[in-house]
Amino acid sequence: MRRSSALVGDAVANRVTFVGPYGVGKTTALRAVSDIPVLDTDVMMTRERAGSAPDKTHTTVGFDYGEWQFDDGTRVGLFGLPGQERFEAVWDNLLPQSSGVVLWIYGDRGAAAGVAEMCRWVEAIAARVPVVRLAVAVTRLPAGFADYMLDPYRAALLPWHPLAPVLSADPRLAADVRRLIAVSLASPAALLGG
Ligand SMILES: Nc1nc2c(ncn2[C@@H]2O[C@H](COP(=O)(O)OP(=O)(O)OP(=O)(O)O)[C@@H](O)[C@H]2O)c(=O)[nH]1
Ligand SMILES: [Mg+2]
Repeated sequence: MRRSSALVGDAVANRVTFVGPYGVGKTTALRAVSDIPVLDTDVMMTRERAGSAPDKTHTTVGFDYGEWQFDDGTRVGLFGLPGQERFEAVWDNLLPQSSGVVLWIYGDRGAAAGVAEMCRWVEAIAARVPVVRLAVAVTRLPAGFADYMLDPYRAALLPWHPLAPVLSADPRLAADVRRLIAVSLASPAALLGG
């Protein structure tokens, strides 16, 4: 029997991994920018399973893969991880291979809850890839929000990674997603919590 070798990510110079809680928009972000057909492992959920995201019909059970290209021709492989903890074996495998990580966080659950959730995720990232280029994307901020509303996230991130940018972003908007990919790769690599 002939076996085909895996081609995912082979031709790309950089790998950016999207991580964050269930339903925050990792698959949505990847689909917004990928210039190749997205490989996804989303499966249908029952309404009861949708939980905190009642309109969501699918969830990622493996990982998503897409690609995007900078103007200078540099290609970036994009990996979307599952948000549910029961699939954390996928985090174990893919996080260590990341050139950059974008952490997507809900911004509509109050700053204290958002910050606590961000810290839990940074801890999960640090356990798998201690030295990392990182950017945090806060979603679903109220219309007319002011940048200072992100200061609690920045302050909490400081002891973990002194130079990781924290930006507001909508994963449905390609321009926002491209910006996050670019800043994650441009941020200095730091020892998380070091
Ligand atoms: N209203 C609103 N909806 C959003 C926003 N960002 C994302 N969504 C929606 O939230 C849902 C996110 O779903 P997914 O992209 O599957 O989320 P995910 O993070 O990949 O989820 P898992 O893989 O299951 O962890 C989609 O229906 C998006 O359209 C936002 O800023 N505002
Ligand atoms: Mg997903």
